[in-house]
Amino acid sequence: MIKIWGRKTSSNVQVVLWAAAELGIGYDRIDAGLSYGVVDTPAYLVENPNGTVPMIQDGDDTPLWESSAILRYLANAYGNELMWPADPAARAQVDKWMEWAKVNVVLNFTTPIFLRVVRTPPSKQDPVAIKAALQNLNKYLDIAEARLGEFSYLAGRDFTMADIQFGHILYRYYTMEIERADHPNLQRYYKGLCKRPAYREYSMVSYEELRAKD
Ligand SMILES: N[C@@H](CCC(=O)N[C@@H](CS)C(=O)NCC(=O)O)C(=O)O
Repeated sequence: MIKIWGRKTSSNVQVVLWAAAELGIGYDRIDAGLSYGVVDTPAYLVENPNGTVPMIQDGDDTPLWESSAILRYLANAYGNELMWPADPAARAQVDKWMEWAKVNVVLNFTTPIFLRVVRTPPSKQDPVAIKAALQNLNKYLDIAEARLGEFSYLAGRDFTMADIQFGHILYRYYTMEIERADHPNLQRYYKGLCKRPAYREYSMVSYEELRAKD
C-alpha cells in the first residue's frame, strides 16, 4: 500500500491525489504540513530534509518527494497506455508538456501570483508585481490557448499526465480575484476538467484557510 503525506489544501499534494485517483491507485493519506505539523519532526526530516509535502512511500521503498518525481513514479509504476504511453518517443511527448507545465506554468503561478494574492494580507499586496507576474504567466497561457485550439488536451487528443500537471492549478487560477486574459480554449478545457470527478474532489478544494488577512 502507498502512503501519502500531505494536507489536501496543498497544490503539490492535490496534483498527486488527482493523479492517484485518475490512475485508480489506492493509498493511505496522512495529514501533514502547516497546522498538521509532522513535516518538522526529526523522523520526517530524515526522509525529506526539505520538510515539505507531498511525500510518498510505496511499500518498503525509499520515500519519494518532489511532486513531479512522484507523478512520474506513479505513471511509470501504475500508468496506463493513454495517460503515459509505453513507447519512449510517445511518452517523451507527454513528458515534454508535463515538464513545460511544471516549469513555466505552475512555478510562474504558485509563488509569484497565488502567494502574492491569497497568502499575502491585502494591505501588503504589491499590485505592480502581481500585474507583472500575470503578464509573465500569460506568455505561457497563450501557448496553452493555441495548443488547446488545435487539440482537446495538452499533449494531443488524449487526457494524459501532462493535463494533471497543468490543470491542477487552473481551479485556483480561475477562482482567484485576479485579472485574467481572454483564453476561450483554455476556459473550455478547464470546464471539461471540472466535469472529472477526481478533479472536483482533489483540485477544486477551497483555499480559504490559506488566505492571509490584515
Ligand atoms: N517542489 C516541491 C515543493 C513542495 C512544497 O513547497 N510544498 C509546500 C505545499 S504546496 C509545503 O510543503 N509547504 C509547507 C507546509 O505545507 O507545511 C514539490 O513540487 O513537491
